[in-house]
Amino acid sequence: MTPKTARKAALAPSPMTAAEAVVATLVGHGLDSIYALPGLQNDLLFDALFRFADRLRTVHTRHEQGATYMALGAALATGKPQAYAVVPGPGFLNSAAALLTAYSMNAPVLALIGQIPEADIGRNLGHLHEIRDQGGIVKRLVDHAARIRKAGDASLATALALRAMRTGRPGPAALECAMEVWGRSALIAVQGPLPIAAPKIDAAAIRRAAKRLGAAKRPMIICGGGAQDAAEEVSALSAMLQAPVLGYRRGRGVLDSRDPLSVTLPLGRELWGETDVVLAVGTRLLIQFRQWGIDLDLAVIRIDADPEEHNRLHRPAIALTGDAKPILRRLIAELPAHNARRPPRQDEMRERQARWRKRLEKLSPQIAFLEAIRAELPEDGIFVDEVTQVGFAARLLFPVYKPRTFLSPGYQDTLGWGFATALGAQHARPDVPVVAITGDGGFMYTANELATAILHRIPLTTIVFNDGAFGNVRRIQQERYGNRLIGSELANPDFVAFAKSFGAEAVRASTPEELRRALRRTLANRSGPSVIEVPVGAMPSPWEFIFMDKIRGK
Ligand SMILES: Cc1ncc(C[n+]2csc(CCOP(=O)(O)OP(=O)(O)O)c2C)c(N)n1
Ligand SMILES: [Mg+2]
Repeated sequence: MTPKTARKAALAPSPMTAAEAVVATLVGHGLDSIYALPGLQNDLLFDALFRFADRLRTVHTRHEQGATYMALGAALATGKPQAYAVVPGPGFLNSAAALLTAYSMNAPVLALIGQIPEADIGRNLGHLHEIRDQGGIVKRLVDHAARIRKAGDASLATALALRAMRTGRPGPAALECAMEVWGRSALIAVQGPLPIAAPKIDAAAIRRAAKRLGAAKRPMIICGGGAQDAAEEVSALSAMLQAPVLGYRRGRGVLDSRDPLSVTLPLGRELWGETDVVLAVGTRLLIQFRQWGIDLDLAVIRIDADPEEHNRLHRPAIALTGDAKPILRRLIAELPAHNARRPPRQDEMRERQARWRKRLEKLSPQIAFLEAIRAELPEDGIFVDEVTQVGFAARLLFPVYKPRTFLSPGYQDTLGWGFATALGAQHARPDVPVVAITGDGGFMYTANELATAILHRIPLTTIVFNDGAFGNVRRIQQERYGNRLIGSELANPDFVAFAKSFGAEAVRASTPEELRRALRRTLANRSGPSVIEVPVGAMPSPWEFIFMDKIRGK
């Protein structure tokens, strides 16, 4: 079946294979790429991908974790569903840490996972890539999993998975398909996007929330990843309430860092200690409830797509279920009738931010490197964070100007996610530069995907901060375990020679000034990947600014 006939098939059923139906359904839902690694069980799927090559680009990687992180990065950078395909057993397990990360980040990533012959699933016969109860393992990693059993079900199953990925709390979904079922044919009408039922907004709860916020003395807004698509609304509400907005990791960039009311963790904690009403938008509030504490003087109003989230740790004063954007719009419409007259808090916030900034100065050289990056990365350029010293500092103080431009791995803090995730972000957003930072430890998890970046001409810039160690672990061993160093020292390649050997542009930069100059050059190179190695020593600990004591409650 050609892509043209696929378009027709959306109107009238036509004969096609299960694999063609799945691919046509992806195309019909607006996907333009699939990240994949082939193998026997998926040969028929790849043959369908070949036929759709002009409408769906197949980006193959060197390891399944690379394909999955790329799909994740593309999903985070665009906010749109993305897909990856892997063989069963080892292929699927190789993708699992990235799939887990996608689940933790509520990222809409569809896993297409091969299977052994249908009749033998569950029989433990020793087929190539057979794994006991693959379906059961998959089911525990995602909220929506299914197996395609018949060609006639393939398109609807795909559309249902894609709908589940955007319904309620977004997140990944998975479809398995036995190797021969991919090739079965039927008369199929390609299923377009299914309507998504949005939860009804509770008008009475909106009114109560508006009254509560309107009467609040020192309201505060806390944003998580669920607020990324509601930046305008958060900004408007913050202005109406003169409420500081805390974003950390996944909530950064919702309110522009240049707004004096935009704050990060340490000042956010101080404000948590003073506030009487908190509006929490798409965030778990784990740090707040577990580290900073809670008491009866604080009313929490929650907006969350997942109704289960509201009461997990603490019963909120008001719970609003649904997407942040429409709920915030209703709140904004309701608030003026109840809002107190509010003196501006900009000057106060500027002053308090400056005080914290002074204390954060001890995070040197992290700050100077981040300043070099910010100076060269355009406003809408995307920064991809890692579990590394400069990353921990970035979460606290890297200025972020727009939503979806600060990609940080959320609560999993999966070491090694960054480089391949950034490749996916850059592949999906060729219109803006993407910069990945990583430690030498994290980079080597997926550095093999430099080959993917070369082959697919992905112009990502990666900065490798090389301290010859799992530096974070080493510092903890030095400080808390009497300098008994174990498993934290690293032998590294010459990263510049290594990257060059793939055909990437590569340079070494030893100072922030050199990094800035190098970035100017690599960001201008849009033909392929670049690596900048920055040799560094041990860096001061950021943890006193991240794991902070209780400030409320007993
Ligand atoms: C998948 C995974 N494994 C292990 C860890 C634990 N861990 C956190 S930081 C770190 C070391 C990071 O080393 P590197 O990337 O070189 O960054 P550095 O701290 O040296 O800047 C490790 C092993 C983790 N977060 N994730
Ligand atoms: Mg290191």
